[in-house]
Amino acid sequence: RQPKHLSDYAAPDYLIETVDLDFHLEPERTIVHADLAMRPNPEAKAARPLVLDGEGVELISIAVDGKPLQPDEYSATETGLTVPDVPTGPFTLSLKTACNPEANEALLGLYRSNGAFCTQCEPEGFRRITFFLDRPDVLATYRVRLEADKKTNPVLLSNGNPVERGDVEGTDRHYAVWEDPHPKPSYLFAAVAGDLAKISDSFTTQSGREVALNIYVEHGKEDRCDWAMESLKNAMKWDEERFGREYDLDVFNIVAVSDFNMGAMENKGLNIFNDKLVLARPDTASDADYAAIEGVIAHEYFHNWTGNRITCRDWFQLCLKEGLTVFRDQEFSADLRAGPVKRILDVRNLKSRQFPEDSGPLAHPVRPGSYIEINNFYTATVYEKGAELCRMLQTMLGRDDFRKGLDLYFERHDGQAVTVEDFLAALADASGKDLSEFMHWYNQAGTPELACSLDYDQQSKTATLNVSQILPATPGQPNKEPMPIPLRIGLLGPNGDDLPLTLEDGTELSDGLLEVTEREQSFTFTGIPTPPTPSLLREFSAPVRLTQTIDLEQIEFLMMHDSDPFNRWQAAQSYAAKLLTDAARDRYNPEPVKGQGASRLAKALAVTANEEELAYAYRGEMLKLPSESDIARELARNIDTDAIREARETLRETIGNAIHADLAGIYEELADTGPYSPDGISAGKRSMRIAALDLLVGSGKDDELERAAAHYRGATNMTDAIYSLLILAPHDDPRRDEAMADFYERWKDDALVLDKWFAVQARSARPDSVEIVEGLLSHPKFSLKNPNRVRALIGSFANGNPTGFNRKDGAGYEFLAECALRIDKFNPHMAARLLGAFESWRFLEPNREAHAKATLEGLANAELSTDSYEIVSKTLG
Ligand code: HT7
Ligand code: ZN
Repeated sequence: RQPKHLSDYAAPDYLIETVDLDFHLEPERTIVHADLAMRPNPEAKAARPLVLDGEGVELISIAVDGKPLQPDEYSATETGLTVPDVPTGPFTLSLKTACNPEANEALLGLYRSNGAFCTQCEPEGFRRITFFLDRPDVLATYRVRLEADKKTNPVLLSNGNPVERGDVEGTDRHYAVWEDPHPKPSYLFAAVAGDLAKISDSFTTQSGREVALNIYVEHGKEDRCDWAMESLKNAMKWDEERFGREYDLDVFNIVAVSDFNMGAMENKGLNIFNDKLVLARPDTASDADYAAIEGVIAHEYFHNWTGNRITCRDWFQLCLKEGLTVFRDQEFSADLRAGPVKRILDVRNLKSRQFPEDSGPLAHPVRPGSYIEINNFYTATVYEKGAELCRMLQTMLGRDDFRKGLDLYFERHDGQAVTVEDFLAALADASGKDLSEFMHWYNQAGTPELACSLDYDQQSKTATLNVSQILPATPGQPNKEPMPIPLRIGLLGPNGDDLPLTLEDGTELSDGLLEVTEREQSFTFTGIPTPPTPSLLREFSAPVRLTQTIDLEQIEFLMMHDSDPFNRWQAAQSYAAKLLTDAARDRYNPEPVKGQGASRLAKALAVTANEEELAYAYRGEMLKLPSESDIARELARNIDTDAIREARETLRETIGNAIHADLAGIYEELADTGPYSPDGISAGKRSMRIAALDLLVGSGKDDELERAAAHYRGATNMTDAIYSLLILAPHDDPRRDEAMADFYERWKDDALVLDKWFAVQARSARPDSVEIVEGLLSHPKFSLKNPNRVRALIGSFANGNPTGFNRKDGAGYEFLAECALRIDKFNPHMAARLLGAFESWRFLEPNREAHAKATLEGLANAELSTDSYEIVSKTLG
């Protein structure tokens, strides 16, 4: 349980040049022969014993250069293999080992999912397959032979290109050989064997290389792969056009499995996916599912260059591949769909997941300086904030120089394992911009506060923007250095138009981009005829918390006129958030969410919703109120989740009544969305219509609940079905029960859709939701062993039901702790992720805070895995 430190990095003592693996696949005892061509690393200091990583691997035999070693010449333990005396030049280490895939419930290494063999090696799973230098800076080429029973495993896949296959004479077995010419670290190794259906297509790269594309899924699911395949081809084309990156093997295989700890894995040439992120048919997947599939298929594909061809030197550099690849997938989706809406969704995601992490006990830099268990660092900070850092770099360098910088990065480091410093050096060298201060963004945790005020001087006709950056203390980092912050702004004149921005020194800011570099800084704009309305942090140009002296009237003005679509949406959110926090602070006070301000908000929303030149999806986003978690975040302390819900429900009611006719009009007008298509316009119409329905039902009129029930009954696609079910779910009404029962009957044998049924109930805010969720643990269709089902029920409850999880009597906390303890025994990675839901416990009102603390202390006294120990101990602080 000792932390590892970035500052302790040392190059490996040995290198592995080629890896020859031979798998004899059997569910309960798989034998692996590994021939590793090794040599001492010239960069390492003195000759040292050879120490290989291993976890739960049984060593059967070991030889060096073909000569078997005697038991006193090595030592093999649960955690590794040491050979004190190896040749001083190149040598071949031959290992014969065994593992038990069937018993592997941690889902790391070689395991079984639905009768198939599959692997998950990132970050440290390869050591569960054989002894190895299981670290990302050891790059080797692989040749893999898989041999298995032919009838139950007709499909045999590994990385790279297929080179040979055949039957094993005199047996029921067959084999396949795969070669991957690209050197890779062990975490990118993958193997799959099983009885799977195949959907094929092809792609011709810009240089004319023909690539075979295959998606492997469970039999019977072939009709749910079209969208994933289309997304893959779009991603391949986009990466060529936008970043000049071309695919580099003859085949690209995707395998969908139903037991997977995360979303997907970018293994070279053989991506393995959680089937949730592959399978989609209009009646089984919602628009959000379609968008997620498009994004994750692209993400894993984009890793081929950002992650695979150039990888991380060590796991502290995880953001190097994840932040950059998230940025790339965000840009891809924004290019394919309505860009501003994608930005809104990404920022909402960042604020709801990363901001709480960055302000709580688990706060860590985008590039952490230490960790106990690397599995715990696949976080919103590394991924989403990491992507924001790449976005800021693109903003500050400009698209062209950013592209040049990336080209240089690919050229310089292809085939290497590198660091964040290498990445920034390439961008700096290509653009000529000094990025040394930018490194603070990677090394300093916490969300900076950008406090802004605007002074207008009537006499000189100047407006001065005063900015200070406040860098909050985070665990282990009490003091911080100021950081370069790209701040995109606009100043609106009295008619809502953007005023030209001229700085005192005469510089014209055509793009409104300022760069804040000091703790305190002022920017004076000249030629401003009347006091302007500031629109700050346009496009959310930096991951900061903006605070400013601005009144509700100015926010309303921005809501009606801001030319920046992001800030226009942000203004609507800020307006609603102000009313909601005023209502929920200290003790619930209904006035702000019932009075004058609420009516003005409602009218402004109606105006925007009726603006036909705006995209449907955008208008839909405008109609969505801040979530209960958004309000909690705004309140920052003394959080009472019941007061928050009451405030939000009241505002929903006020708006639902105030603009009832507009909402009903929108709902009716968008009734015919035609045959289902996941494209932006069709999905936007559905989203806007459902947002209107939500407010209509919120009005409290009885016939509106009937409207939701009818919406469910008339649904011809999963989007309409699931969102109407979500709207009905908290209501004590027979129509809710009927819809819930209908959904179950229809989908009880379809695992992915049934997950939605569990999730809707878990998210539904009801006084008895803890008991409902507890009861569902014993449902015959529930299993703690399947991560998707666990996330659907327990994860949705802990992260998507603030009133249920934070129930006053602490029952929600106890429930989560009990579940996590049970899961921790076999899947520590999963358990630790669930425990992340406690991250904001210190901001709760005292009674809830005390319950959460008691639960965490109980957990700390239990027997925990290293993963859960790290989360619990750091959360308690
Ligand atoms: N790079 C992948 C990470 C991942 C993972 C990590 C820990 C345990 C299981 C895992 N499965 C996939 C996912 C990605 O970001 O692309
Ligand atoms: Zn990734």
